[in-house]
Amino acid sequence: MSISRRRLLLAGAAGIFARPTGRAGTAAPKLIELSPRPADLEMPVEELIDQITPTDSFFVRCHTYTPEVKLADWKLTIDGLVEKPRSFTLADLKKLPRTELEGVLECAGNGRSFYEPHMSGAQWRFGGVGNARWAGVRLRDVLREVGLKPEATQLRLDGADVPLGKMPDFQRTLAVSKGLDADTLLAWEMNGQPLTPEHGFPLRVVAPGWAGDSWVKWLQHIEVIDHEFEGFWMKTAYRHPSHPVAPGATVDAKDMIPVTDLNVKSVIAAPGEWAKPGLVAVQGVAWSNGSAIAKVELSDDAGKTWRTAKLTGSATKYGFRPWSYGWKATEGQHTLISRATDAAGRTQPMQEEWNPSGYLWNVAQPKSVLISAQAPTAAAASNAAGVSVPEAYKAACMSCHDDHMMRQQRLTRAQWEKEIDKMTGWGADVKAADRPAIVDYLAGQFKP
Ligand SMILES: Nc1nc2c(c(=O)[nH]1)N[C@H]1C(S)=C(S)[C@@H](COP(=O)(O)O)O[C@H]1N2
Ligand SMILES: [Mo]
Repeated sequence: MSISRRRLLLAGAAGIFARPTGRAGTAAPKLIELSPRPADLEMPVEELIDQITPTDSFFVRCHTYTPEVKLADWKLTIDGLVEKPRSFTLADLKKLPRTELEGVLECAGNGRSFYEPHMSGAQWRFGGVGNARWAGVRLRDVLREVGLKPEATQLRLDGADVPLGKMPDFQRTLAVSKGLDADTLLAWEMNGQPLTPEHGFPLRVVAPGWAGDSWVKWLQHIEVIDHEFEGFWMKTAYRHPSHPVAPGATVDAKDMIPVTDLNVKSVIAAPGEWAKPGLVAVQGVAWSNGSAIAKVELSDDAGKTWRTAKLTGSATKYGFRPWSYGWKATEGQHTLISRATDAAGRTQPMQEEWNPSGYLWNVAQPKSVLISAQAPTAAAASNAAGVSVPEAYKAACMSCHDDHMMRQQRLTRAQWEKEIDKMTGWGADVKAADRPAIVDYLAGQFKP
């Protein structure tokens, strides 16, 4: 039994529903807490302006609690279909040639909150993405030390994090071809410093051009196998349709393929919702899947006409490309849209390509900006009437996580029923008698 499972049961038995204590203060003040624990922290959109994202502004995505790995106890074991299975300490890995690269790490779910119809999951807006300088060794140099057998096709990657309840362990497989790519790293450094606990200390996978789910943190075991891995995080999660589907459609499992490459994308970081008339710097960043950004265009008339923005910073294969445009802004409400194109000729779509889990959002997104000499007065904050929170809900749900995760959802009753089924499957203690009250509360408070 894992520690967190035991903690969970003890908490339940004792009737204590406070969150388990652990490493405090994981949230950097600048980040938006989608979920404090497990940590899902988003960078505010206005910070998507610099080429390199400072580590303390960098988004965090954890499926379970951040493990505290002690370097003295840690090693990376590689076994399975290899000639010489062995374990490496960090000092062993540091004897191999050091490699550095700049690369965008983006959660596959970044932008999920914009999809219509909505789906469950962390409701990322813009900031589930960052660009860092990563340093470590090439995964292929490490694999050369153990010698892959000819039948090897997949690398099963496992980190030191332990699942909550009966939730499946977060394990991913990477195709051997991606593992042997010269740009796939095992990194111990982020922006010139050792990895922080949240970002995977002491070692993580860097799979540039691919979505974050392949960038396994706290890496401690690689098993080399010869088949597609059956685990939940490969077979069910992180899959999207191989062809366009209608919004809201149910997609047959056989038509779902794993998420790999990122989409071409740009974001407007500045101005915010209001600016004074005159010359306004419209700024942001753009990125793609390993193809340099070729151009960023800007429209100030909701997409009727486009002007070319200036690419600033420096061109890299996998990093952010900052851009800016000097906009002569006149009084009124305007709709800005930025649209990036990469060197491979891919351009951001104007319409969403819906998929059931809400992955890889990259629509060229309208942003409404008020240009006026006076700042608008803040709209009165809308406050929900004081609905009391059922005790059964606190007991069943909040023994593992805060309710931030529920508060950000906008789901139908049927979708909430499915969420509760999933959670009880993962060990949440929802008593049959309590279930209606929990569903009523969720469906009443957090609806589309
Ligand atoms: N072991 C482990 N690795 C993991 C995760 C996790 O929960 N456990 N989350 C993944 C996901 S979904 C993303 S988007 C990235 C986020 O990396 P970051 O927290 O450093 O930004 O880590 C990936 N690696
Ligand atoms: Mo992710």
